[in-house]
Amino acid sequence: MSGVKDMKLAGSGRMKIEWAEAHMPVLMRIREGFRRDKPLKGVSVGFALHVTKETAVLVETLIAGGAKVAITGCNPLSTQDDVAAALAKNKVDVYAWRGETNEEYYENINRVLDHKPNITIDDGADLIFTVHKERTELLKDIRGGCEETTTGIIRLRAMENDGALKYPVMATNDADTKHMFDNHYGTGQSTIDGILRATSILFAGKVVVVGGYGWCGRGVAARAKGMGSQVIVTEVDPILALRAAMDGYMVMPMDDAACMGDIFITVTGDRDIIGKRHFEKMKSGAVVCNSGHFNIEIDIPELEKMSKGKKTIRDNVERYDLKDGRHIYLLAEGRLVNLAAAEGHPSEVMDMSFANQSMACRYIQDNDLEAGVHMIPREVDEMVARMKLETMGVRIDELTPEQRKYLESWEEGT
Ligand code: NRN
Repeated sequence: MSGVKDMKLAGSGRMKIEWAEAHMPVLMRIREGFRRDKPLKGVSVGFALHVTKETAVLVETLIAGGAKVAITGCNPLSTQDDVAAALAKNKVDVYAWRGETNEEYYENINRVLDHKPNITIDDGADLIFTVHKERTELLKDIRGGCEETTTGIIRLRAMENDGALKYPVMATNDADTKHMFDNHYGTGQSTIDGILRATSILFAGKVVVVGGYGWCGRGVAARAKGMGSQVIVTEVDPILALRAAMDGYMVMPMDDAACMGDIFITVTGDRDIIGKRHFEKMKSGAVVCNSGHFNIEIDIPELEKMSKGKKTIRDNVERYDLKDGRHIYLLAEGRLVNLAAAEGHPSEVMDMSFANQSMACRYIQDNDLEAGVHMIPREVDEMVARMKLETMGVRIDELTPEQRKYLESWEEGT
């Protein structure tokens, strides 16, 4: 028995899923192979991923491969209710709705686990973490897991280092055809998309402060620059900061950027990037949002304490009225704005991310892996890239035998 907001939304959700299918040619080709080979026959897969139109294409690809799927979201605000209804109508066990309380969120994680998954697919590691913390009786049935995002990989590597990780997990995020594209081009575009859908403000001429210059931050900075903003980057990593400076951005501590920014975007994966002393310096009317996985990057309790009140003035826009008369706009309750206020990354990049996810599930089925974090095999990464190039009509050169020999030799010098 699924738990979704409104089954009447299924028709609209199905149209969104079909739109995503039309823009995910690599995954749809993998789906043909899965339908033929049934590599996941009889396998129970438990998902905690953002329930979006693209995730639905992944779900229905694994089902074509013979899997039985139960799914919940990985953020209380990112579920697309019409997509959830469409999946439920297609006999998927769905436990997700936009606006879940934290309690409902973890109840839904456990409802997925009640299906006794053999493979877990996470975005942020809440599902696998719950198995290890509260549902250890399920470990005997779990063959492996997959992790979609940087934040989840960090958590899993920490678990592995502590010897706490009890089953093999594929680091899908670390595949080149995932993070070099999804994290960079996907987060870049979808973050701007989320801010525009929430506020429809002009970027050109504004000062945009981007906290974090990893794969995601680089994409966000580039897209904000493309919109005509003056971009300031803040970082703690001297090498990434150097790269931002040489990419032409102003680089400075958040303490200095706080009084300059019109729009603030945190995308670091760490906590407390924007806090009290920054709010104290901000212009009245500054827009603050987060595109990192968890909503800990902006110190919202501190903002609450500094305010005499707050008011939702647009969908996903809360105006905080500060005691000193200024006001600050917070988007999507500080949760990842690209999925909470828009539809997440475009289908074309999720095509590659989820091609990796589906191949990772097949790899788990075909290999007896040790407990720990495992990389996506290079040949899978390159296969995804070649398939994507083909769908884009792009042809590339091939190494001649002499070139390959040269690259593998050391004898030849000047
Ligand atoms: N449209 C989407 N569907 C989407 N956009 C971004 N993500 C999505 N998942 C499903 C995830 C990316 O892969 C959010 C994760 O944090 C990131 O790794």
